Amino acid sequence: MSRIVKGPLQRLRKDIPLPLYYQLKELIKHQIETKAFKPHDRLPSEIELSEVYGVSRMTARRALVDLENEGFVYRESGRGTFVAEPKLRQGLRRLTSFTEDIKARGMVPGAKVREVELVSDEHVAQKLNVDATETLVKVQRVRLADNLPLALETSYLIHRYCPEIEQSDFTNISLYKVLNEQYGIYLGKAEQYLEAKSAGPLEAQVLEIEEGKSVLLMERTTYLDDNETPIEFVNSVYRSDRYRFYVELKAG
Ligand code: 16G
Repeated sequence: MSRIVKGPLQRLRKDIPLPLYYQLKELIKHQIETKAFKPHDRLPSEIELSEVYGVSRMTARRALVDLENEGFVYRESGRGTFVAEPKLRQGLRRLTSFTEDIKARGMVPGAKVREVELVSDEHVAQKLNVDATETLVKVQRVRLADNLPLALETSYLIHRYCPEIEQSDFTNISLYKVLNEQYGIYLGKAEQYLEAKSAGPLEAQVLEIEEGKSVLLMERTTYLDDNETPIEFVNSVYRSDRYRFYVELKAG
């Protein structure tokens, strides 16, 4: 039983609007993906889960049923719920954070935080499919690769999913890691646009380039792993002389 309390999100959070069955499901999924539970291990029963996490049996049952529907576990009547053999879940284009992206290119990621504040913004709210008055957390960082400025990144998150995230210091920690480890948020997909534009005064200043020079603009909307609920909208302006966008495509 002790194994189920290890992992990034150690407890269920009642102060965020993610349903408890969903949080419990994600927590168990993480244990399976990190091999804390191995294929064919028996998972705790509904009763055990409800006691350990202080949730109703209905909630525990819903988490197990969803895990079964997603192919992570299988049930044997009278014996319990067991971890299924892993499926190949290799995505075509992986949804990565800046930190992962830069590390994968053999460089050291970093950030200079310019702004972290609570705002409301009609245009962004529309992209996130929430009311114009919804509180958003704006995190603006100059992203560094090997200590050189690479991008000006402005992220907006829906605050009620990650209350108090504005207190994190994003100089050295990954935003996606905080979402995952502190709020149990797992991302499912992102939609991203990439276009060319010329650097405005702020971009030129922080990226240390001439105003008017061409840069790459990326706009991303990121969704929870229900693939329906937007959680983040990001506007990133990359130096085009230091960054090449890479996509791997597969036939069929
Ligand atoms: C990437 C993402 C951005 C995300 C950030 C998190 C694009 C265009 N943007 O830069 O959406 O907020 O990673 O990075 O790819 P972090 O986890 O390293 O803070």
